[in-house]
Amino acid sequence: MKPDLFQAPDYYNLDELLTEEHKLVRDAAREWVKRDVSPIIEDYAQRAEFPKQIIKGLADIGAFGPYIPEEYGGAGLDQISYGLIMQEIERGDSGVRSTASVQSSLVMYPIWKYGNEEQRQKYLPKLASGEWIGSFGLTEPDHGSNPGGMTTNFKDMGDHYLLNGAKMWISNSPFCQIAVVWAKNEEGRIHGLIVERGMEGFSTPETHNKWSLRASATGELIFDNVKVPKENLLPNKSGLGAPLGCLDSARFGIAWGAIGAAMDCYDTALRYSKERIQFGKPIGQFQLQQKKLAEMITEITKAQLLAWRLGVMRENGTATSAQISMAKRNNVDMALKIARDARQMLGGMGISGEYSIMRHMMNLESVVTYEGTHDIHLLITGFDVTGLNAFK
Ligand code: TGC
Ligand code: FAD
Repeated sequence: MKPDLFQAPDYYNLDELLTEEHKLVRDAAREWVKRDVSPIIEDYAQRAEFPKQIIKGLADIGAFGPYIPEEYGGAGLDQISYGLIMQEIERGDSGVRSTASVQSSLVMYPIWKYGNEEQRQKYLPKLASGEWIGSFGLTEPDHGSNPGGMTTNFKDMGDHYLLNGAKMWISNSPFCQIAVVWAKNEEGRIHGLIVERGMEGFSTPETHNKWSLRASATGELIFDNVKVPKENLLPNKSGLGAPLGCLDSARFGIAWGAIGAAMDCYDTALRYSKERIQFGKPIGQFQLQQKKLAEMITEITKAQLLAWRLGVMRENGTATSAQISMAKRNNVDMALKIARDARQMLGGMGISGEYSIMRHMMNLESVVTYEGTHDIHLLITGFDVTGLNAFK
């Protein structure tokens, strides 16, 4: 792969909206990605393998629990810092950002928010340091966009719960030490349970043959009469709103992360357009190529403003779930379109692993699907503005 020459676009001087701490956190993540991710990631993606050696680096830049309080091992940062870390990581690869998103927003967040003090003390420091990796089991083979229909269930056996069912498309599952699993009790109410590797009847087969997120490990979570200790139930929130609350946090991070992937594609195409000569001129001198680049930087700038404003609202506690949906949908769509245009700008070289663009493009096909598909987020916005619910 070519050396990482990335220069971040900042067309509207958005750095002026950031604090010194934001810039320090962002720059540390940016340097780490250049040093430890860019040189190896193409090779791991081609081999369809997650580079486990980067787990410690992710922990060191604060990517595991950026906003979780320091008393639990988190970085104690604000929401914009969290967003900036996700942006920088996804600039390297969406699959690496997936690992960080799941760990922070889908495993640490529910334990912090819905768990008791004993659970926080037991799990959060190990997750923050990367000693343990977690996964989040909501999606099932027959229930993806409609998780409320889930059939994974648990029964109260007196001194423990008995868990049965299966989850699929689960990031980090093949090597997770723990899984936060959403299942229905005998009354049909959804609860979160912490399932640990080694519990009898719990297995995590890997999903192969993916053309997307190849540097991220995806798999199933299978529960065959798993005895889960009663102290592993998350006591402080139940119902579908509990997992959906975790998704709010993860979708917020993705809204920022997608900007990173888009910036990398734009920056690569811009550089290439000045170097590649056809018909005796750099291709960047042709109007058709300038149109692509001008539209890319316009869309990136709009997405940056959306993410920043959402970060402010998220930090002061006023961001609604529907506002988060809008940013996730818009920014991922923006990144995917930029990846497709940037790939065309590189001609034949665009399909080569010498450049990051094709990998970003394929990764973004997962990002536009997970954490709520493009269609589902559109319907959430539609519901919010009309008051009419398309899901019922
Ligand atoms: P609905 O009746 O609307 O809501 C049920 C309850 O949930 C509440 N609620 C929310 N709470 C917090 N945050 C949100 N975003 C919420 N949205 C809804 C709601 O108020 C209600 O509460 P209550 O107290 O009244 O019971 O539910 P519904 O069944 O009609 O479904 C709504 C819909 C379609 C929007 C929802 O199911 C949905 O978002 N579906 C998409 C599923 C999804 O996003 N799955 C993601 C799986 S995890 C993943 O993809 C990880 S990838 C990670 C990586 O690798 O980076
Ligand atoms: P479906 O729900 O079957 O949707 C199929 C199509 O129908 C989509 O285009 C959808 O938009 C459309 N559709 C569905 N309902 C409607 C409707 N009401 N109106 C209009 N159109 C509709 N899940 C987890 O729980 N944990 C994870 O860690 C995780 N990681 C993932 C990693 C990867 C690489 C991938 C690909 C997925 C991951 N997922 C995870 C699952 C992901 O959240 C689901 O794939 C996603 O929610 C969509 O569900 P589905 O694939 O079953 O598609």
